Amino acid sequence: MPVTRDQAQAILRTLEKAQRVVCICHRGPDGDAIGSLIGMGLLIEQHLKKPVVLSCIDPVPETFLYLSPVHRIIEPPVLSDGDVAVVIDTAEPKLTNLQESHPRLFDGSLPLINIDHHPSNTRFGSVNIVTPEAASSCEVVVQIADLLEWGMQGDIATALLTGVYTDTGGLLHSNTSAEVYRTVARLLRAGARHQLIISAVFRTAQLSTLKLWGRVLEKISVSEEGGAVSAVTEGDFRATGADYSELAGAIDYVNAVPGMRFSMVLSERGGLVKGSIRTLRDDVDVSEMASKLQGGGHKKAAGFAVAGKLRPELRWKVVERKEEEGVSE
Ligand SMILES: [Mn+2]
Repeated sequence: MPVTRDQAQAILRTLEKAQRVVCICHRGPDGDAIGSLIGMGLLIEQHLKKPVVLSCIDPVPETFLYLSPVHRIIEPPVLSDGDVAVVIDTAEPKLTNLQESHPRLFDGSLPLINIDHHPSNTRFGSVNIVTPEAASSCEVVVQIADLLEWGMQGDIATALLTGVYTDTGGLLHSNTSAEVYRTVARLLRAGARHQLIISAVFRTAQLSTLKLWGRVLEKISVSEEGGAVSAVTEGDFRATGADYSELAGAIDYVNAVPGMRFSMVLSERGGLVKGSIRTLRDDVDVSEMASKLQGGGHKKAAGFAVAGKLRPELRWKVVERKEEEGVSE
């Protein structure tokens, strides 16, 4: 179900009581987190004339620096009475990485508006707008803005279109619904700069990224379970000069191998092994696979992280000369 009029009104009532609005997205922010943080934050500022703080515990990835409002995103502020928090694109409190440093966020002492599209969202807010049918949190923000008749200018539309594009892989993933196209049309009419997003997000890659992806592609193998699997070690990151975030997107190529039940990319990151899993099939649920390793996500895209490291497994077979000659004939 899309956002209802009652839900939009509940957001408005809560925001109207605020002396200051603190908007927060998840750690390790992606395009949807940054886009919806900027979009929702600036819409609130412009339409409700309240002081708004945009914040994230981690820096904005370079890819998204074309969004000029990113310079306003700061580290999380000290919270005070009269603050209303808006936590966006974040399935559970710990994904903000603020549950210890900012206990007031989640202990019920401040109103908390939780806007998200992850089905696994734990509904930790005092107002929860969680719409799993939406392909992105940016799409949810557009629905809220339209219900409240909040107009938007080009910079906000560009931020929101960024999240629509990144969470649908450039309108290619299976979550690209008719509503996604409606949202794109809505944002283009508002002046979103489509070409700016495409060239920065989909047509720009650092040399280190391409080299890392090269290693991912080179190491693809097919597992006994019918999955296309690849892995990169700390050594691969060091040798290519790529950082962890540059691995994002490589899985789409691994997932291109025909006839696979699923695809998976494993990566070593500071004592953890992170796994990203995808499938193109309707009869495979990769969130179920991820949950066996304390992970989660969506049916067709999920992930997990476990403490440990990767150990390559090589299989050697002794082949007698006669047999070898037989094969080469
Ligand atoms: Mn998202």
